[in-house]
Amino acid sequence: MKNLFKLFAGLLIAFNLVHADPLLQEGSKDGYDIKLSSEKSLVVGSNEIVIELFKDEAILTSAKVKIKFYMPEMPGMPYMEDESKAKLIDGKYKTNVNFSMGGTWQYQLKFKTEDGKVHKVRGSVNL
Ligand SMILES: [Cu+2]
Repeated sequence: MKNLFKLFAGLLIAFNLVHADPLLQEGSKDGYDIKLSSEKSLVVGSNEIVIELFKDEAILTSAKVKIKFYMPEMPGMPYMEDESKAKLIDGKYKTNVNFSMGGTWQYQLKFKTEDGKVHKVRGSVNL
């Protein structure tokens, strides 16, 4: 019975890992709406992150977008970061992010609009 329980618990954990939801976060800053998403669930290794910007419900494609993911220093582990510039593809800003380990990663999204202003949004993701 004990072994059966262990097997069941193991299956539950495996199920959660395989079926973790893709990224989807929405917010707004300085009058812009921001959507951060991924088609697949986030994994250790390479991930495509999609950033969409909107102004008054219209899609915004004239900005320059950068995103930095980082994990603070922890005992036995140095500070880690991955920073990239997103490319505009079909109205969406896309970038590949490499997560070197699981856990919580903080991010700082920066987008520069045509008026020269830089807007910053912070958040975090889990994997
Ligand atoms: Cu870490």
